Amino acid sequence: MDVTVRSPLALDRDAHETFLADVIAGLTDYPKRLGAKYFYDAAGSELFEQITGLPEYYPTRTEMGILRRDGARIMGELAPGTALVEFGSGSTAKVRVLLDAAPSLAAYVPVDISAEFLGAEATRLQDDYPHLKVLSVAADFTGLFELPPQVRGHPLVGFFPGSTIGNFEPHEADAFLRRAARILGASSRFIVGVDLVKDERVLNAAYNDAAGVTARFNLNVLTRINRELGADFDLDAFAHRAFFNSARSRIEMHLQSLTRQKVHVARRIVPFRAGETIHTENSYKYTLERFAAVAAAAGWTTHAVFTDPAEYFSVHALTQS
Ligand code: AVJ
Repeated sequence: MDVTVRSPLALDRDAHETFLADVIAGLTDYPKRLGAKYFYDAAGSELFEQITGLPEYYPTRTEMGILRRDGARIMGELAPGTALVEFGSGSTAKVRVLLDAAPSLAAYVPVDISAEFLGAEATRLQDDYPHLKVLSVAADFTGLFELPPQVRGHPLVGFFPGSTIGNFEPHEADAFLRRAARILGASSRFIVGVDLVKDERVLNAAYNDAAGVTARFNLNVLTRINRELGADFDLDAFAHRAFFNSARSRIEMHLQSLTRQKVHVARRIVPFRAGETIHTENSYKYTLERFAAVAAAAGWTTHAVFTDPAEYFSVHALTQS
């Protein structure tokens, strides 16, 4: 197994500086905001794993069902030497379903910012698929990155599951899809998981689970800021809020200050009014037509779309032509 990395220490230092700058910028903006990518420290990733198993949280289970049922059709015909490039990995559960459905795949290229993922999960996957070339890339998949030289010029299939694309603003989704087209190259394909608009009660329940795991996931970003940036957020003084904003077709998550209070963050004072919120996440929900239009504007043709019978979730097979 090969790993392409810059000096891990330089990467850590840059990541810390960027986190600090983003948090200060977000908490001094109005309305206050934090980037959803900061949920995923070790504790946050573990909480997200728990979310994926909650009865109310349908996306993971539904997407897995689609991949299991239609995996072979989603992957389609594979030319010899085809490599699967996954944008942001987290867990290998989904890609394993595709690898099983397409045993002729030559290489798997997980692109992830987390060295932890690239170490542990990718090694285990390599052990389970000894004939597959696993070529990990440590990079932020939302930016431009280089593919490993071993797969350049090979037929490429991109994979971006989980409706992570829902975290992007419409202009960011457009930019991401364009960049992916450039990275994957002409005549590549792209498999994208996209959560769909549905009954608001189903959407609201998925982000307000009875067990309170999503609330802990949301609040955990404050714990992370306390620990990594030397802040003193009182977790009991903030509450989880999540609701579907139908005008913008997105679930919004916020952390609401329950009192008027001052918080210290990296030697700065951040004041909160009682009831003021920090906007922590958007999770956009698409219709099938809307997503096809977004993909088309970015240079992708919809070759096929796979959904579950209730049309809760969709997997789009896109091609570049
Ligand atoms: C990982 C972005 C797909 O939006 O459903 C789950 C994150 N946030 N519960 C989503 C999330 C709250 C999740 N994505």
